[in-house]
Amino acid sequence: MSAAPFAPASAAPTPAASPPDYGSARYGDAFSRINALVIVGEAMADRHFRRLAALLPHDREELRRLGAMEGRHAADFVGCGRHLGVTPDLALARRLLAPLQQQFDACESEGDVVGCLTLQCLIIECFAVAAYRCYLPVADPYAAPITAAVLQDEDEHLGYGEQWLRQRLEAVREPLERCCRQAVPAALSLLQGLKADLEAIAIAPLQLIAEFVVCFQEALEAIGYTPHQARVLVARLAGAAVA
Ligand code: PL3
Ligand code: FE2
Ligand code: FE2
Repeated sequence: MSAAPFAPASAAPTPAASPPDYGSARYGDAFSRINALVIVGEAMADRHFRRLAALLPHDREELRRLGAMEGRHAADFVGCGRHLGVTPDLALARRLLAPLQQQFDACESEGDVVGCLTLQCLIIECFAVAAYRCYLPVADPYAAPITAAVLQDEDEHLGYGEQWLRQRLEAVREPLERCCRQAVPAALSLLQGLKADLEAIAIAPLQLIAEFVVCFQEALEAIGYTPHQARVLVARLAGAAVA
């Protein structure tokens, strides 16, 4: 046999050796859509935490504080787009995020607090953590420290949800998994149309999905799923989304 089995896969993605050209038209065009998604996603998270504050009066002050952090994230990412001279495509981002927002609203109107919490604090926060982890090493020098600070905040948001759900594990399993079956494929399919834009800003779409899977599995384990249960659930959800 030849040495083929030991040869590296021909098109294996390697981390960007040199940073992307932040001033290029291609970068700016892609960033106008990615930046908008992040701005609208952060504003949506702000709104969700304020709704959660109304649903959970015991934690009202804490949830309002988390919502205010999201408002600041949105403003900070507006600054990142402005710094590059990019106009975010907010209309597109609102369209792309509408399914997640509608699902939150439906849970809220049905009094499904577990669904609201799972959607915002588990799924959307894991999605944010995965996205910012991938973006951080390839961000421009203005956006990098902002992204690093936001990432720490998102960990706190995820932690709030994990703790709330862990304290009620047996009661939340069913509504949590029902919420995930709808929201995880919706979140991942959002990336489908953005593959070329992610690549243009030096993020590998598959790496982003892999980060999400790792983050989500860890979150499930943090709320009391066994590693096996977490793996099975995530494989089913992510498998359905990428198939
Ligand atoms: C929760 O605090 C905020 C939720 C924001 C969701 C953003 C999802 C963005 C997905 C694709 C963007 C990857 C690159 C990030 C660049 C800043
Ligand atoms: Fe945020
Ligand atoms: Fe957050």
